[in-house]
Amino acid sequence: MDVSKELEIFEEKIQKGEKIEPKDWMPDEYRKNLIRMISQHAHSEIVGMLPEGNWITRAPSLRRKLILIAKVQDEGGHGLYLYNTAETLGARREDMIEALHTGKAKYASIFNYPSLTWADMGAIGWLVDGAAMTNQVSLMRTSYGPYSRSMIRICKEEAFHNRQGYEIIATWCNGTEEQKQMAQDALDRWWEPALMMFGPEDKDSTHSAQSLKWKIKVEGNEELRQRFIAMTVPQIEARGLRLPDPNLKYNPETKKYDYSRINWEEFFNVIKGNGFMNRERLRDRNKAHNEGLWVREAAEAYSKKHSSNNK
Ligand code: FAQ
Repeated sequence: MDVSKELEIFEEKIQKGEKIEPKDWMPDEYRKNLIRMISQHAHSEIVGMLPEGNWITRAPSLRRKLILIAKVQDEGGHGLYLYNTAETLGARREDMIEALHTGKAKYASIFNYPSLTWADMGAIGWLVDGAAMTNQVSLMRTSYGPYSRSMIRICKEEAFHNRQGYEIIATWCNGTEEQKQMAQDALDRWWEPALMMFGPEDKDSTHSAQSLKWKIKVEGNEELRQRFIAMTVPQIEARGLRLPDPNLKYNPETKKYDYSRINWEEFFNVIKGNGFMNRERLRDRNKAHNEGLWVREAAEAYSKKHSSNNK
């Protein structure tokens, strides 16, 4: 079959809302764009373990510690599903990991900000998982079958992460004046980076046009950012916290929230590798990877032995 016919069938399937599966014909650009996005997503989950992992030994109670360990472990699991998902498109795990470790690959900008206090554990669960979930619920409808299915389980776990974060903030808001202040400070520091998670404004989004056409993404960056704001503002108000942006206000005419211009210069600087924590994050990932070499070697030796015994 010639390529134009293949393309027609592929686009028709997408229009009908059918999923594209690994062995189906797909344009190279579709495959390339998906590998880029899914591998960045996988890296984000793995690097995202670091800001919270940093607080496991300092959790204020055994209950909080158990929850935090489970959450960080879930994020590692999400990274693994997503690397597997990218592998179904022909990407090699070693190449993806190498790209992360050498600083060639991107991962979510938010993980280049420091987690300074216990209230940040609340803000990360509430805002970072809340933003991630808003985006990923939408991605459950992506046209690529394995990615869409991996989002279903991931979103269930993100919902738990989101609630445990909100619970930490709610507890702090009902605590001492100092704790309430810490919750406010965490909200103020994480708000803008959380809005950046949805990506640049639509006019500056290099991939949106193609991704929306082929339903790799089903909604635009700004549309999802607005959904997250609309969901989160009432939660801020319910806790008696001050809005983190003096210009954040519902506009009945546009039926959207107005907000202060996001500092896009900072965003682009962070994704270029110049954020506050970029170097430390890559150093920690490389260290963990090198220290885990013996585990990978042992697992490989075991699987070789096992498969030769089965022959
Ligand atoms: N950070 O053309 P667009 C999580 C890059 S999971 C860094 O609009 P696109 C779990 C973008 O790659 C969070 N880079 O890009 C967790 C592109 O660069 P390139 C991660 C960003 O792909 C929670 C350039 O800017 N979620 O947090 C960011 O169409 C708590 C132009 O942008 C996902 O990855 C950013 N925020 O739309 C873990 C979801 N935004 O590749 C622990 C899947 C943009 O040309 C604790 N991804 N860039 O060099 C997506 O939905 C999309 O990739 C977007 C960006 C919406 C993020």
